Amino acid sequence: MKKTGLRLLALVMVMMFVAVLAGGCGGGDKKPAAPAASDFKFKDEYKLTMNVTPQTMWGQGATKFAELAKEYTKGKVNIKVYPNAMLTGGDQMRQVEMVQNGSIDFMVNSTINIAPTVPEFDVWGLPFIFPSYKAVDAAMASPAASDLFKALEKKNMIGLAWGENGFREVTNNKKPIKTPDDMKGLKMRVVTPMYIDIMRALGANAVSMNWGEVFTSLQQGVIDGQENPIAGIIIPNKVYEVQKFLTNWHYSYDALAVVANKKTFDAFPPEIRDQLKKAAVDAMKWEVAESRKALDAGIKTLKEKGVTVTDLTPEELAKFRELTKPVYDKYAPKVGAQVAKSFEEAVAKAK
Ligand code: X2X
Repeated sequence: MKKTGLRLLALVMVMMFVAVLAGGCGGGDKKPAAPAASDFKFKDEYKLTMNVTPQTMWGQGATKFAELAKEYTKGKVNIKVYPNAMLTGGDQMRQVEMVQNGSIDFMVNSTINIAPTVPEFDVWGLPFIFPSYKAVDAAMASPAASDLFKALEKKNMIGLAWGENGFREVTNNKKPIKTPDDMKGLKMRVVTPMYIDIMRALGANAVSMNWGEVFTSLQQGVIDGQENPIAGIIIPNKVYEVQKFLTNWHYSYDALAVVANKKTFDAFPPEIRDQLKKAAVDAMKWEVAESRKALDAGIKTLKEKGVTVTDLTPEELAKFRELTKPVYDKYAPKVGAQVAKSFEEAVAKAK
């Protein structure tokens, strides 16, 4: 009995000793001097989704964003870029949904893919709203563009910066497109309802299809044509290998947005949020400049690869504008009359 009592006492003493030690260590963690970011539990990896390959302009922009995010946060925020909509099995629309619900942390995405969730985003692509890059830049820098990020916030996402996919030019395998008549009966791949309406207004047959299937479908003749920016997509993805004709019609501008899930982003310490915002702005500034620089070389490459490149006179363009005007008028109220008006004003000022 005596022995048992002693053992019990020894055990209790050991336990007390351990408890004191543990308490001491724990107390060390609570030092108030530590800056907020060092208390914050960062994930090992933050996921970023995009619809395209790393070689595209936005692919390069997304990589740049990840690099700068790491640099500016001193290695605390490690963003991994997942290309080709691989996180959503190639479904380009579902990427937004997953950033919205927080299964994916970030995206660099075309406004076309965001518009089905945030209708205001279709304002970028309204047919012929932008006559020039100068007009695009004015809109991008305007309060109207910031208002679009407010609309994004209502859907649990934070917009960090605007980038550029570019003016979307039309390509096909049948004939040079000079007039809307040339489009009659062409099977054209597009993405969203606004573009289906535009193609129909021009007399083409519109087919909606994920980007991941377009190259093979063009190759196999399932579709005759598609539309995408030259420097942003057509050159880096070698669309010229499966298309014979391109028309520079600048009918629709496609902006990119760097977007974060709101809950993930708001949880970061304030200085980390600032660093990530700066990383996005700097990366996209670089990306837009590269996209513009690559355009002339892109057109040269197309010609070298045997693509017939058609430029349109203002009179020829006017016919396309006239036929797509009803689509503009249908979508302006959908993006919000005030949103469309603010963009139109920014464009008018830039002229
Ligand atoms: O699907 C397209 O055409 C692309 C790559 O431009 C977009 O993601 C909108």
